[in-house]
Amino acid sequence: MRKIDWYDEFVNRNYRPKKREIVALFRYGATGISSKEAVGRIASESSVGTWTTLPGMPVKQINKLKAIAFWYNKEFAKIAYPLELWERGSIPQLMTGIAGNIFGMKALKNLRLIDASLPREYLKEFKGAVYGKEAIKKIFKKRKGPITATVIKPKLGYTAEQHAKLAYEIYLGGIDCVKDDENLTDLKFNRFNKRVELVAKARDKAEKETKEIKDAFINVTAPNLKELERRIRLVHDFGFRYFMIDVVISGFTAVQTAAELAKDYKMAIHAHRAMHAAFTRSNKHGISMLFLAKLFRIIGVDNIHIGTIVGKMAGSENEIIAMKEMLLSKKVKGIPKLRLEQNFYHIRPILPVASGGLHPGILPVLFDAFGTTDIAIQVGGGVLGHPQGAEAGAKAVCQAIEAYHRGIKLEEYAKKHKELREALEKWGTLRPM
Ligand code: CAP
Ligand code: MG
Repeated sequence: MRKIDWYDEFVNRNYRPKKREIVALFRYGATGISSKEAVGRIASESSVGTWTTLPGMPVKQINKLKAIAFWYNKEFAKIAYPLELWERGSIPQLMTGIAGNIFGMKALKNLRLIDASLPREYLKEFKGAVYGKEAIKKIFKKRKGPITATVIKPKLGYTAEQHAKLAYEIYLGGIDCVKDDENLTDLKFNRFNKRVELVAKARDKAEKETKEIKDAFINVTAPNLKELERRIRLVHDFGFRYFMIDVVISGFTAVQTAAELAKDYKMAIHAHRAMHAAFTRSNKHGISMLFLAKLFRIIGVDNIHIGTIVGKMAGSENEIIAMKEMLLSKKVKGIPKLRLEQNFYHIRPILPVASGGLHPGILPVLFDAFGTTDIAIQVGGGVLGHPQGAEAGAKAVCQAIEAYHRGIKLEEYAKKHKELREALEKWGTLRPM
């Protein structure tokens, strides 16, 4: 019978990837076809192949660009990709290959891109973050973390004036940064320009009174790149050192554009990851948050949300810890089925952000898992929901951090710190779902 397809030409268990190749780790499921055919299809469709043989093809020339599945079992596969397949400096184009059509192949029941190790030659086109984890020292002049942030809650609804007034109270309570929520951009009741101007005034006033450095994660997520650039420039012109962008919603092209601008303006990027769970949550299909976080580190964000283990958002403990370690390290070892070895060379370590359902009562268990030095925490409802209001809520978070740093139990510390006591009376050690 005439050979119709050539998937088996993309499989070679004896192949050893070259140092300068990209290696991707996939988890897959297939029924009715062999593992060899399944991994051959993945390698083919994510590099140069298609469903049928192509008689007119210049074989030697194309063979140089074939991806090769060189290791696999019935559930996991490693595929090596020649560097020539990839446009230098373009994450969008990388993802069209290793995270494109292959997710939709009928022959596969499920497919998950777990990680990809990127060689030095590929990484050299990326500059990484302006500050990364050094922001703790270089922006906030703090010897060690955590950087504290509070997102104004409810998510939407306040006018720019009310937003800025709450920002001022939160700053006075000792929090380093106020944060826009992921869906607060430029709305009729809270105009972007007005919010930037008024939060800058609140920041300046609070800095004068507290003698502390204050900043904000103002959300520059925009409908187009021109407006994105205008918003970043405005945040810069009002003296902020950070801006925030919804990185998954905005997409790789927008985040690479924002990263270029951050370099020009010497600014730090706070990466919110809203929408990631649409495809990171399943451990059988989609893309791991670990690999997404690696990509955004390489592109150049300074902080990125990775989950809390203890809070309201889903996320497996071992993946969150593996992600935190990857973000903070110059080089990481592989962890079977979870993470590939990666040397980041010149790409700075960046700050993991723990956020989502946090309040003073569960900060100690968070810090036990994350440590407090190289981390940013975001506490929204856990500040604005304090019985005595925003400033008291901010104080309660700061008191919980002080207690942890001094090795004192919260209940003990709360005896002499009423804001913490009131937070514990309301929430105790509740772990919000
Ligand atoms: C947290 C938050 C953040 C989540 C995002 C929210 O508010 O502002 O967007 O942390 O999830 O809208 O839920 P709370 P993740 O502090 O009031 O929970 O950090 O997992 O990306
Ligand atoms: Mg939010």
